[in-house]
Amino acid sequence: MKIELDENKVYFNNGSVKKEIHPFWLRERIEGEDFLDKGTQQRLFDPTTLNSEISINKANINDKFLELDFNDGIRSILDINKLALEFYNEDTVIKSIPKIKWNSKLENIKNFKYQNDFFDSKEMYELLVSFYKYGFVIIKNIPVENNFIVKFANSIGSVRRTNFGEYFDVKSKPDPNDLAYTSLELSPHTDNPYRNPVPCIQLLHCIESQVTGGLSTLVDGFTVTEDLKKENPDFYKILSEVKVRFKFIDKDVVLEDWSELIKLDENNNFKQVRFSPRLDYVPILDKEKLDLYYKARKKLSEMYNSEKYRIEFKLAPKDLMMMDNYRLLHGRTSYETKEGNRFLQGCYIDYDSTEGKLRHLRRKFNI
Ligand SMILES: O=C(O)CCC(=O)C(=O)O
Ligand SMILES: [Fe+2]
Repeated sequence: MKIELDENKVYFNNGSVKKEIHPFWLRERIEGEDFLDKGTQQRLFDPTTLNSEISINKANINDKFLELDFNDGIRSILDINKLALEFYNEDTVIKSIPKIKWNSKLENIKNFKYQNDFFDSKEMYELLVSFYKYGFVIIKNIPVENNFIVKFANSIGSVRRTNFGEYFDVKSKPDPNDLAYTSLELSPHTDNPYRNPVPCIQLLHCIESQVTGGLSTLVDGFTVTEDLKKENPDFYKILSEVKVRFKFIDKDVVLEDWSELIKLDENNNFKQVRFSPRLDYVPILDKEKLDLYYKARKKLSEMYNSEKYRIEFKLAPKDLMMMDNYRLLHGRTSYETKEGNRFLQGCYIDYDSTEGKLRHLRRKFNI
């Protein structure tokens, strides 16, 4: 990417196209203490109040800097490398980490180990990159006292509190308001599909595990839905078009949200899966359409539940699993309460937490 001048016009040239940069766009990016607050780097002027007839009287390139005199008397020196970063027009940090598809054959995935000064370390950066590649990460050696999961979450970003509280105790309880709080098997599901917005990331921390069952299961919803797209395009299409109603009720709240089981972004790429057969209500559609829909949902469910895609492992006390609730499905095998205790603690954070931390660590370590 190169910046070029032609008289008083500024162009960017990426090797194949050369386009003029609007003078106003450059004027908005003026730097210096008179225009930007030193600490926050926030603007001290409001660009919407500037005269829209901005033009450049004089332009010059001096090594890595672009020197501009504007017709409103303002002189500006802009860092060309910094400008070039803006030409991608999209997030280049998170999107540059490729999602790695996986199934039951996944192996050799790196676990991380909690230690002092963990949260601002290179190890934390590696952890987050691994999280974005695989959709989950396991961290060992996390203290089990005093609901440490909340400190952990708040040291990456901020806990996303819900009506289950700041954090929740996952153990078999009398009179539970969710099947998670029993010893029953939980088939692969995403959490809280009835919330608007759905919590992005779930943390589960093992405090006690004295039972032989209660294995954790994970499935990569990205791999499964990409396979479905190849194998059964009609199924994929209808599951990414029809919105179903997800609902949760207890004595204090009624939560409801509508969404496709496979949600695509504006470019028709994977964005999010929701799946919780305990909580979904398909809308009333034409019989023929519902016929296809039910076949498609059954196929998707068979794939999510098949051994081909599932990994299964036991969380030991002090292990904390962090997983992407928009990409992965999780579950557990059943267990016998008479064998002893099984006790996990859970909480949620949102993507702003992991993204904010990742960008901060890149800045800190000049990555
Ligand atoms: O008990 C488990 O391992 C998982 C429970 C669960 O699905 C949850 O807490 O969201
Ligand atoms: Fe869950």
